[in-house]
Amino acid sequence: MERSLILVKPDGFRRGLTGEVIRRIEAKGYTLAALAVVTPTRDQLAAHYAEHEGKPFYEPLLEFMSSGPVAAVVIEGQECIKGFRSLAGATKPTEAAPGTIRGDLGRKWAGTVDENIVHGSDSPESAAREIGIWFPSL
Ligand code: RTP
Ligand code: MG
Repeated sequence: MERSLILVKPDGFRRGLTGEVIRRIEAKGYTLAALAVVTPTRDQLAAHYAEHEGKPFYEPLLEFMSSGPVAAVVIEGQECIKGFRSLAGATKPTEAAPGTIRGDLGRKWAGTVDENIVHGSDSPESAAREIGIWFPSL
């Protein structure tokens, strides 16, 4: 069964939206395989966002992601990688469609990096790599 690594980012966690994100995941029919509250280390974030190293938003992204605890969730279900990205909506909250997590709950904020509430793996390879970063024992 396919798995995906979801993060409720510091903005979502701080605003008490973890339950709302999990509600939408469960309502869609996906199963929770692991769940943890984690204060990310710089090393974890550098590994997680290795593909973005050197981009202009890389440092602000790591700073934003270091700003508080996140909820890390492994979900399971048929095509849940693509399915969760549909639930999440477009990367920029102001472009995400209503009905999506980012469209309903995300917002443009003062910093370089949008507060877009969630991360979801973008391929089976990314999912396997990211699950190893956040849940080394899985
Ligand atoms: P994610 O990885 O968080 O699920 O989001 P994504 O696939 O939709 O977006 P990605 O391109 O992987 O970018 C990762 C995160 O970096 C921030 N970002 N800011 N200012 C910008 O142009 C910019 N581009 C990306 C966002 O927080 C995005 O979720
Ligand atoms: Mg991404």
